[in-house]
Amino acid sequence: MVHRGISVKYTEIFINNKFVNSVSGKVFSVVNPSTGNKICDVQEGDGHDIDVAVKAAKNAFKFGSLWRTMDASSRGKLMHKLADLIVRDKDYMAQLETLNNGKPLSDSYGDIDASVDCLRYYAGWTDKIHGSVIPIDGPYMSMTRKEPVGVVGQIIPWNYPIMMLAWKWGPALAAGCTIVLKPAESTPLTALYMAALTKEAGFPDGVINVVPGFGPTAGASLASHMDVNKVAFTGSTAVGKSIMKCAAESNLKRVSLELGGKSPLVVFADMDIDEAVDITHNALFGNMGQSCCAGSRTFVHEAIYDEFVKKAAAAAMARKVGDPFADDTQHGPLVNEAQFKRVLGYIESGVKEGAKLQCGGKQWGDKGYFIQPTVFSDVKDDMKIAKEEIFGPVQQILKFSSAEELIERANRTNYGLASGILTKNIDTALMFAQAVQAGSVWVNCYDAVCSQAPFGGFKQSGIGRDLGKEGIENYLETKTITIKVPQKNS
Ligand code: TXE
Repeated sequence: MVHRGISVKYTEIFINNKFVNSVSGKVFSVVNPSTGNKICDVQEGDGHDIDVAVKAAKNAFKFGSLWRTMDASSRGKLMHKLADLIVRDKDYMAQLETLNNGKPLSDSYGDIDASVDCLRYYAGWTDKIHGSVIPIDGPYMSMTRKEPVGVVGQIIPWNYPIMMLAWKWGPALAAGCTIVLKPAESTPLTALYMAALTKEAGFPDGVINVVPGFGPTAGASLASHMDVNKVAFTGSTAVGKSIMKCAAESNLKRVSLELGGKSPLVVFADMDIDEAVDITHNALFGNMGQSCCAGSRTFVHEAIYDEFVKKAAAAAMARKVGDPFADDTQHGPLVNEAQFKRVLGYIESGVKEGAKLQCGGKQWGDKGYFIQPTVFSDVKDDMKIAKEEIFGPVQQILKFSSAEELIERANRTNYGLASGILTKNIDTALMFAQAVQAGSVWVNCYDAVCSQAPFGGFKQSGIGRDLGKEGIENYLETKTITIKVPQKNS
């Protein structure tokens, strides 16, 4: 299949290092969001295919398997090999990602670079995961061993298809787990290509399995499966809750969740206004606003509010919208029709509730799922657009007058993923950094996400952390082994 000159090589389910058709024989369409046209059909996995994949992953994890008897450092080498193959095929993968997701090509390249970094970072961890020896009471030597949790189910979203996969595979492989991944139904193509690369890299059969399919069928089966020891999910808070329920009602599998956000990014009057406009603009409009940590509540001090709003609208209007394959495009389509409609619905509600539409607000062009970069001013805390995750190119600018008031308002949300503060006053910055209820606080910057530092949410933005050393903890069990010794010796 060739679409826009890009051939789609893999459209089947990947189990046990083989591409196979779905048990049901069903397929589903994958659509190019820039045009709304079908790219190809992909095999549709459901509970039956999840069963087969979990069996393969369980087999790959069993005592004495190739994977379990492999040196930890060799796991690291395999992960480096996978990273090398991604680098080799980066041009193709970036195009495939842009075709399927709609993000500008330069963004796809950025995501791939970050994914390679992530896999290499975790490759370095493989032989550095260890327990300790503990001086317990009595004639014993007691030690802890960090063991892989086992078969893990991973369910990822469509906003960063390759990068979310790398965030999940990196720590799971470093820990020594085996994987069944379900990519989002809108964006399965690069995950299937990655699956092929894992085979080429030399991962043993069944260590990595990829089952494309829908949430309520394939996804829910994975979350409910009795032989899955842990489920990791990135997506909406509503689905995160259903996954936790599935885990609780099945086998109490371990759960880590990275969910939505409504992150406050606050601008104090002492900040250079152009720099602040630039940071807040990118914090919201990056990836067309489809980012869990988007700075989606822009709080601006009253002293600079009017000027800031004018400049923010000008920046949004200057954003280059268009064909994501064009060199100068900064802003492509949203990922699918459902998101397109949902975001337009939020814009409508903003207007209805009395926020001032400064620019944008409509579809861009006449095909595909493009929405104009949109800015609302005069946004009040209780408006729907200030409370709910929009996940689109819609900036909400709110006014504040004092730091005390700001903290209370910034925290008045069920979410707690990210936050940011722009100020030259270190006391104000530190006060905010300590008081804000969020997993990440960026001071005089935003979105500085890197493999080495943990990322995740307070409150209903999630459980557990991705990235960093903390990311591996999600995939480990601690075993205590205690041995009787003939005589104690301190
Ligand atoms: O997400 P879903 P949707 C938020 C964002 C967006 C909204 C809806 O606000 O507007 O969610 O997007 C799988 N059991 N985020 O509907 O449904 C699904 O197949 C198991 C924030 O696309 O959460 C996909 O693989 N799995 C976010 C994944 O969940 C299920 C990223 C995410 O889809 C399932 C995406 C079920 N019952 C959306 N139902 C972030 N935190 O970055 C769906 N899925």
